[in-house]
Amino acid sequence: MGFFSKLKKFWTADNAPEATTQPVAETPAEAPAPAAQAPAAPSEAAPAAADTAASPPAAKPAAQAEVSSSADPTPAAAPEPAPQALQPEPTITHEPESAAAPQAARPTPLEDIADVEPTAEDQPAPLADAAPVAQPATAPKVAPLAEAASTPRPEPMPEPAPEPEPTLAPAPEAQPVAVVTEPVAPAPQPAASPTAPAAPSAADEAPWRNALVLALRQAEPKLSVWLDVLLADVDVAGPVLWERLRFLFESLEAPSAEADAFVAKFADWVAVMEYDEVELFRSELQYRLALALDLEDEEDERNRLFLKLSEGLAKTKEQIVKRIDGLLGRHAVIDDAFWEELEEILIMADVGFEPAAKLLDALRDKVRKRGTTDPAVFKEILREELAEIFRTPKTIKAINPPEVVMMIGVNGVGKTTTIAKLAHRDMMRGKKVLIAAGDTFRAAAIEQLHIWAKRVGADFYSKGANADPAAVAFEAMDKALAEGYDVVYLDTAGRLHTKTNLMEELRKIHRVVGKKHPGAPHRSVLVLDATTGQNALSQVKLFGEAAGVDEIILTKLDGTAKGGVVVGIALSFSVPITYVGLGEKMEDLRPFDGQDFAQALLGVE
Ligand SMILES: Nc1nc2c(ncn2[C@@H]2O[C@H](COP(=O)(O)OP(=O)(O)OP(=O)(O)O)[C@@H](O)[C@H]2O)c(=O)[nH]1
Ligand SMILES: [Mg+2]
Repeated sequence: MGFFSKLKKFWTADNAPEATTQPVAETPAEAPAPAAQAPAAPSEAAPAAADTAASPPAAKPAAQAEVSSSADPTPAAAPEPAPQALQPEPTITHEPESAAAPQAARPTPLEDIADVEPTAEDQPAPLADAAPVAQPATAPKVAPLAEAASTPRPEPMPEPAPEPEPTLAPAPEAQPVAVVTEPVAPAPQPAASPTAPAAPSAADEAPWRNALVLALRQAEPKLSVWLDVLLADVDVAGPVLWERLRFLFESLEAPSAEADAFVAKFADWVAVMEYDEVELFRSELQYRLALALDLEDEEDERNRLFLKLSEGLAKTKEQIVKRIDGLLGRHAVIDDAFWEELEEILIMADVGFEPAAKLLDALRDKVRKRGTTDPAVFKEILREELAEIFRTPKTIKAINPPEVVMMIGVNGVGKTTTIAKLAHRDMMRGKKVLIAAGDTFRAAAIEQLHIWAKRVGADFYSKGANADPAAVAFEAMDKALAEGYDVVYLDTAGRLHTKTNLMEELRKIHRVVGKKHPGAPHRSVLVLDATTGQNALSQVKLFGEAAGVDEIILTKLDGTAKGGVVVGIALSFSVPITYVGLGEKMEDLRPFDGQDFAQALLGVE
């Protein structure tokens, strides 16, 4: 069920949970995890990634539905409360020579091949030919330009007044709910005590639910706000929280099995992470709920992503926007000197020489068409142009499960952790996921992947260190086909000087997997480290020629000033950027949206 239909139902008094008559489900805190993967949220409006693997091979309209739903950016309301302090998700650092070391100190991955491969100055040829035809169904959700231009999203600002915080009025004892037949404007509440509803007990469970129904109805219909209400008087993980979460699922008409599965998995995770206080896991909880309830593409989560993106891009932004602002301040008209200076700025921001020239041509054209030489309009033109550059056409892709995703890239870029993050997303949507350890060069790499698989709850396949990666892939496919997996992730080695040639090894895995399962690997995903700047362009070319690249995931955009390379990649290759890594936590891998990116980068109102 789509978000808004859920919402409508929720907002209709007729559909209010019959609080006074419903018994509270039992909520053992240590409820055993329910059988494997109960289907999560209904898939009709689920993001494409979720759709593809589970869908029948026939062309399906789901992707279309998604297009229209994602192209519906309601004017953004106040940005969500600043993301909670990042909880310290343990980072597995088994790799002595990997990028676990501080990024700045890490040698640029492709240095080794700099001799044989084009350097940044070389102009990488477009990958059009090499790129497989099928587009990943996870293509970035790009809202139509015209629409977005008329509904600009505001810059993240200092948080406005928080939502009606716990208006959990002390539950009137006996008969409150039936009275409320429509959502009323939040009536001035008597000063509500945030601790009003006590933990549910046999005696007062009905008032507890009633008060919550009222409060949720009166709250703004956004996940973050609902969560505020739900967590108003809950400080720690435990039965009260689990009960509240089940209640939210129930209120949104999600099947109770989904709620149970969600709660059991989340309770496990909280226990493993040894988190106790809500503030330590609140952000992760919201992320998981957004995925499980199909809310990720809605305004609330988009705001969250936008904020995160803006924060992550802060350094790149400083590099580009400050200089562009300076440029605009210095020039009264857009003339030759203006364009020259702009070119310098773009090159300094790691856009790349040729991409910068292309961008300038397009911008000159646009400025000419507008018939203006006024620098005041320039930033908006630039944002429009960038958003266009990032636009990827939607395609419908039918995949016969399992969907096979092969992660490639040089060492240390984030392949293994990105697999974990993607698997986490899939698991939250109820997919059955297998992760195969194709990086057999080091035992530590296998162990690292194994730990991640366990942590996200995915299954794991390995043949140990030094096994032939192609044999691992082959056998993992056997397992996946026999046991009905939805998605298979193949990790690969990033070493450029292994015993065998890396590129030959990748080609072999390709062949072997394709023989087992026609069309596989369905997505050959190149992971790039944004901190390497221009080097990333050479990597796209190299891997594209050698193994084929269907999509790009750009990691470590957080904290780098070299984010301009995204523009260079989009301008140079016809390969979509599908996700960006904005940090080390699971929730920090986010779908890439060109419109948002352009706006976050330039900060145009
Ligand atoms: N800040 C930040 N760190 C990231 C991001 N993605 C990955 N990392 C970190 O980058 C380091 C390397 O990640 P891995 O996943 O081990 O990289 P890999 O490509 O598998 O490396 P090899 O197996 O050595 O080829 C880890 O410390 C990750 O936590 C990101 O988006 N932001
Ligand atoms: Mg790895």
